[in-house]
Amino acid sequence: MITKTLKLILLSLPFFSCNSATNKPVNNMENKETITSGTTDTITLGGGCFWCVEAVFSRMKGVVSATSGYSGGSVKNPAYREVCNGTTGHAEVVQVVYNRNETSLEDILSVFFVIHDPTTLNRQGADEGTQYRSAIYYHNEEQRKIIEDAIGKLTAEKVFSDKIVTEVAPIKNFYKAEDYHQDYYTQNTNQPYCRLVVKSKVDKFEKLFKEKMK
Ligand code: MHO
Repeated sequence: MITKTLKLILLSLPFFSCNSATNKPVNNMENKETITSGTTDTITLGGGCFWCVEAVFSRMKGVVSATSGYSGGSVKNPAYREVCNGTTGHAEVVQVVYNRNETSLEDILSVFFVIHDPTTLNRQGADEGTQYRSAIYYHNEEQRKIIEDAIGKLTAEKVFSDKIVTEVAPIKNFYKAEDYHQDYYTQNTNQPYCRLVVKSKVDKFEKLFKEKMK
């Protein structure tokens, strides 16, 4: 049985530090394109480590794809190593393509605001740095309104005791992360960070949003 204290100590350890990351070729595709067909739309979400956010949204009904990447900074074609040093201005994000006939941005946001903490500036749990900031990069004006309404409602209803600090901005870039970051949780379920951090978010999603699961 793992004790609470031991869990906290483990959580504070860098399981996958920048320096230990293998040096894979960087995907150099800049893709901020909104994938809109008649029924699909795209939203880009930063909620801390992208392994967590991707693991949740890839399991959500109506989500066509969830791609881990970097967004919101100024460095072109960043590598994970650079982003996790906090020097690129990018956040770890997940680009979510969704089918509007099967889900909605409102639904996606209701999950997003439960599986991460939007009140901790540049931090999610033990992960600290601007790359872990809470952020929503929208792809059209209609989305901006929906996001502002959702944040307004959470604030009015005092769902969080602290102020919501989520950055809300138009999408300016999206760089797909290295292949080994895609589908990371499913591929590495037994890795310590996955077992302790990612799993608890997936479990929370499964528990609270059963009807929204694929
Ligand atoms: N603290 C975690 C975060 C991983 S995530 C892809 C680690 O360093 O492994 O940022």
